[in-house]
Amino acid sequence: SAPHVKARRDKPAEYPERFPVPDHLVGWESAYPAYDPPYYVSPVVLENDSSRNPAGWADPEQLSPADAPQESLCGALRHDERGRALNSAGRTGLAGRGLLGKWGPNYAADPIITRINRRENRLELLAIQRRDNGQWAIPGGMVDRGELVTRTLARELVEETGVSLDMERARFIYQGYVDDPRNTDHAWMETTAKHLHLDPDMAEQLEPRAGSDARAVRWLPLTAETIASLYASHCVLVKKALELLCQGGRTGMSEADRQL
Ligand code: RP5
Ligand code: MG
Ligand code: MG
Repeated sequence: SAPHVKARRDKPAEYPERFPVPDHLVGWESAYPAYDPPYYVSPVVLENDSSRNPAGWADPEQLSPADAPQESLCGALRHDERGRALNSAGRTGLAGRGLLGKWGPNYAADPIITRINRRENRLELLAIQRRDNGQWAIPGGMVDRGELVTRTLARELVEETGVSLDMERARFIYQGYVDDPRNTDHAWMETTAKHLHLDPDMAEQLEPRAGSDARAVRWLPLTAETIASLYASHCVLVKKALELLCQGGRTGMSEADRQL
């Protein structure tokens, strides 16, 4: 499949149009002399420039090459002629940071929570509807400075869904690049995803309530269609979690759920 499709063909409304990047010119190693992406940094990011606003969550707009990240979860990074770290998945058609605060990798955590709904006899994902674009998603969020990822997983889960769970015992699913519509050549999302499959009776007791950047929360039935329409790379993350769940021979999954 084509490399980072959302980071090249999708974007938040406030971004300018992305410069076209055909599949064969995504990699930085492929010469693309005509490549001239527009530069964009959201006003929200500039307002949170930590060199001007002590409470700001964003890097300074002027970052010295000495402070540029050298590596990410994806390994060693390339840099452009101005010393800025380059997107580990390749060109996106947009320069600058867009809506992302950090130059280089922006770290997130994704808590994947599933259950079997016994009444409807189906597999469900605890999903939120994002305020920014209305898409259904895993209730993930950004890792705070100095925060442990297990803590981020539990914190974002409770902030966005009201559900409090011990994420220490969750199963590791994925760590690395995320194909997010906000990604640019100089700033992109990388995540750590972990999965908890809840006991049906325990899950029944929970009372999810939308908060923070969630407009709504629900137990989303997992079908080929709902999985494919999830935000960013969440489709890949959920599929990987279901694969491992199947392999583990966990009880309660119907034949249809195993086919997903
Ligand atoms: C996605 O953005 C990650 O997979 C994570 O779910 C999310 C984090 O960003 P916010 O929810 O904080 O906007 O790329
Ligand atoms: Mg959040
Ligand atoms: Mg979030």
